Amino acid sequence: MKISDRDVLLVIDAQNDFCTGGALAVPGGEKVVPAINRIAQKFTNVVLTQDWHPADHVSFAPNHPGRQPFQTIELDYGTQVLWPTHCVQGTAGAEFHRDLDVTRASLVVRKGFRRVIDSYSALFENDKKTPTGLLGYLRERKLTNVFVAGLALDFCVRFSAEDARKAGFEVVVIEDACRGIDLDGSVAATHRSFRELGIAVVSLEAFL
Ligand code: VGL
Ligand code: ZN
Repeated sequence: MKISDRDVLLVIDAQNDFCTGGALAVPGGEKVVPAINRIAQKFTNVVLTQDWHPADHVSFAPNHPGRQPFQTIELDYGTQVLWPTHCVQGTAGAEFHRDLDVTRASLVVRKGFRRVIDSYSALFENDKKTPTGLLGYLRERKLTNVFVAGLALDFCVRFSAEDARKAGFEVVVIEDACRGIDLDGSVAATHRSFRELGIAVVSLEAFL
């Protein structure tokens, strides 16, 4: 695949808490890091996202007495999964994996920093209307093709890819540079959604 100046690699949440030993470990999460590093060399435009929650965040199960991680609750904006406390602002768990090559990244988008709204997507928070600012950045930089990799496939990668596609971008998910959590069939649901929306799924090989 030939990468152009209109292409951007969007690296989702390649952070310690989503890797083995982290607070919300995605199985094999750290395996995305060498894959992302290899692909990133091919791109002139790289954007990173960083899950970045206050300790009293609404998505944390311990902030809801009597509730357990991976249960759901109803909030003003709809159903929200309760997660173990993760990616707390300024902690080691919120840092990027130490091997992630961030040298080419021109922008880091932090998300989920408002106490009362979670944000899976890199473009809009979970209320589906609060913007992160990334959409404006992509448009102003005239980046039209969004390649997505990172964690977790069935949450933040999925929501980011879907929002980018709905906003009119060409979207390609690099499957083996992602890993999923898989709650109640969420990985299968992600693949169905990608197919319906016209989000392409490719393997790492296409870039090497
Ligand atoms: C994520 C759950 C909670 C993700 C972030 O990066 O996919 N999932 N916060
Ligand atoms: Zn989070």
